[in-house]
Amino acid sequence: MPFLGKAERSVRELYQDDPERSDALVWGRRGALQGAALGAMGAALGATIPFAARLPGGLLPAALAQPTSAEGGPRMVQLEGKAPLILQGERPLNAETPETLLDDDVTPAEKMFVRNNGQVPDAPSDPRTWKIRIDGEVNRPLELTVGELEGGRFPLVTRRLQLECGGNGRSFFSPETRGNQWGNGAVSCAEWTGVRLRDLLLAAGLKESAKFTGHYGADPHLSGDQERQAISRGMRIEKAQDEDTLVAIRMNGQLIPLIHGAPVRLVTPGWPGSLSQKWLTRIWIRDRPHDGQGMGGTSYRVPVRPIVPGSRNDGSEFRELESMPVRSILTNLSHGTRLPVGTREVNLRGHAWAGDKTVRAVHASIDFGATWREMRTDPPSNRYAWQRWSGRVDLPSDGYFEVWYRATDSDGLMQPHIAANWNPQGYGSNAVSRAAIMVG
Ligand SMILES: Nc1nc2c(c(=O)[nH]1)N[C@H]1C(S)=C(S)[C@@H](COP(=O)(O)O)O[C@H]1N2
Ligand SMILES: [Mo]
Repeated sequence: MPFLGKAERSVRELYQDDPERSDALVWGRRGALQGAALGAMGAALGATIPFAARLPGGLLPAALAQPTSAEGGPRMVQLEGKAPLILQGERPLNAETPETLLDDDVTPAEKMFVRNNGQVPDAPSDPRTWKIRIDGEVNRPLELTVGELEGGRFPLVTRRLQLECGGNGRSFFSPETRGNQWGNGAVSCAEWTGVRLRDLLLAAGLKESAKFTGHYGADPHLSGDQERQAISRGMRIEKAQDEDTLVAIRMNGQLIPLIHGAPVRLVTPGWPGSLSQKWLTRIWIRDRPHDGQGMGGTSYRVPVRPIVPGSRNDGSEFRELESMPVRSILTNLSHGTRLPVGTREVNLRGHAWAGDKTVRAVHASIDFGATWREMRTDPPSNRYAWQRWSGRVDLPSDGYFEVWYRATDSDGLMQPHIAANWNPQGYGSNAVSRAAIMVG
């Protein structure tokens, strides 16, 4: 049962309308939670805040700062063959998976987020005759049908691969950035079957000059203009030669659903999802970085030296977003959950991943980050699969708590407390997540 009501909403509205004044009201001039304000906030939340003394100065409790789905937060959408997803936009069609639906080790089709830049093409009448082409800086341009891809000339491999939108977590940037306001749910880890792109590149014979790829799909541009691509991105040839970069023809043992790129798509795990071209028709091997739709400027690029949040920038000094940053999700407990009076321990469970790297540890805190408990983190079932984490936290009393969860990657990099390295299109936001819970 959700615990947020009218009183909290008014605090939130106040905060949104006039953050400075409400900060002064709630926090006092020194940014510390004042005695009376603490009481008022406790009353607004309908509970005491046992760890109030550990709440960092200036931080608004998550129950007030982040809407929960139960109280008119995100709009949901029911797409054919899908679980209820969070609607991000209708044209193009974009939908996010609620974090608690991402509990499966292998994400089923109905729980996969949907990200389109253009229109969804019509279903192919005969998928087996669909052709892909590999050309450009190769010795023997290749044209292959889906039937030929299945035919045994190239080994078929099956892998669990995380596919995450480059803008996942964008909604946590402040000030707000352009694009779908994803929470943590623009990610999936399905089981993909296909041929290795590297095997196709070997068959085509890369020339010395082959340095980059450019990808094309069959989805029409939103405008309907046939000359324009909905999206056409590309990457360094090294990633194309990675043994886990697949030209996939099956997902979770079935034909790929239309909305996820039937009959054939690229899966480029650990890098921005936009490199996993759906409805694949062509891979152009190039001697220079690709210049298609979604390349250059501030598209899928992040600052090398931090820029002023909210400032304008042409991105000419940015770098490509390649390996995605470390992130964790909590899948068995949603933000805004009420637990029975007297609950003194809570089991937690979720997944974590870190682009090309692995996750070394996941920690959870219930006292606003003052103390952390290490959770158990399982190894990935194969390279590029997300990792299961699980554990327990103990609660000292009834009241308002926040579960903070944070992963650390194999190089020791942790999720930052606040979304870092702000950029105009909002890539790479992987701040520590907070789920408010109320006991009693
Ligand atoms: N042809 C084509 N491929 C595409 C896209 C698209 O709009 N058109 N969107 C990309 C983006 S931005 C992401 S995050 C993933 C999303 O994959 P999904 O919709 O299967 O979850 O597909 C990528 N491949
Ligand atoms: Mo994306």
